Amino acid sequence: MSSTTLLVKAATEKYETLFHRHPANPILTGKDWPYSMNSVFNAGATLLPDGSTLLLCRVEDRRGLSHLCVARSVNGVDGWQIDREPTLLPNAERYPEELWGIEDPRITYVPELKKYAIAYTSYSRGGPGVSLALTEDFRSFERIGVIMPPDDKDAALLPRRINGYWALIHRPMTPLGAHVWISYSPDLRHWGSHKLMLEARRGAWWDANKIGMSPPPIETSRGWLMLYHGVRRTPSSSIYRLGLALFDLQQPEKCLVRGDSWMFAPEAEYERHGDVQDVVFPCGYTIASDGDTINLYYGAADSSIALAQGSIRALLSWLDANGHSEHSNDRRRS
Ligand code: BMA
Repeated sequence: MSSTTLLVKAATEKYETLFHRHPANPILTGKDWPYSMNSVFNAGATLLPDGSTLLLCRVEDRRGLSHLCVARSVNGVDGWQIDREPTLLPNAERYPEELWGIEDPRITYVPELKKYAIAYTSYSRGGPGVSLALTEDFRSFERIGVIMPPDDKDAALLPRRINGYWALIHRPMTPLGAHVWISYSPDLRHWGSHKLMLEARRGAWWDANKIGMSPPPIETSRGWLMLYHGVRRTPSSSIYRLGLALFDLQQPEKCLVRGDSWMFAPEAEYERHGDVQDVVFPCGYTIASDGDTINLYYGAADSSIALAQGSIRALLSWLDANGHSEHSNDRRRS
């Protein structure tokens, strides 16, 4: 297909709905919390061995500082059992990088360690950085500390080593823009071999200048499927929307296909209005027993947690129909 045909197609096509909002949305709000706070949003997610869903929620207190709190549910929709007290509080005495709180956790189960790895934002005078903690039960945590210095966030560990090395996806800020990078480590503590993974586009694009990985990538037979957010700055505010890209399984910095348009954006009232308007911000998902249905948990307007459901197969077909290779040397469209 010529690039002109592709452009016309992208501009005129009727858009497919890839994620369906759950009718119970928002599924968790501050009103559900057993202690006082300001808001709850941006939760990491995982399935526990008994099949129940665990959300590690970002809770912002009335000072403006965030901590993490666990909510568990048998069906992943309602009946949430929320820890009576904060589950993981910032510990600024031992970890000064957590002075202004801990935010936006992404959970990865790591079979080799038989532990969950939580990559989260630790916020302090130096700015936001990436910290890592390990846990077996979400009750006690082993902090590894800052693994990417500020200004860096939107990180997740891949569930297994790539060519012998652990791999971390993250988003450093640079004066030229905020792009997604991947770094490698032999021991989860020392990181190097940094590689640019996905670049923010430029100009008028929905994902110009600032992007970041949203939940940890989804491992599929065709590659690592990444849902990423693009931040569109407008004269009045910013809009956080979601797009898709697929990366090589053995060489994850290699982007195979990238979607042209966004595929999920703030529409519902609870996404458009809140502490920060026009934000959908997923930090986690679970996959249903059919191996295809994805339950996407996302922060809505920095004020609540919502759920949308989609199909991995449908996401991949959408990418085939709406994406292009980053290696086609056709840079005219970005
Ligand atoms: C991003 C992150 C998220 C937040 C979003 C919208 O930079 O800090 O925690 O949900 O902004 O405010």
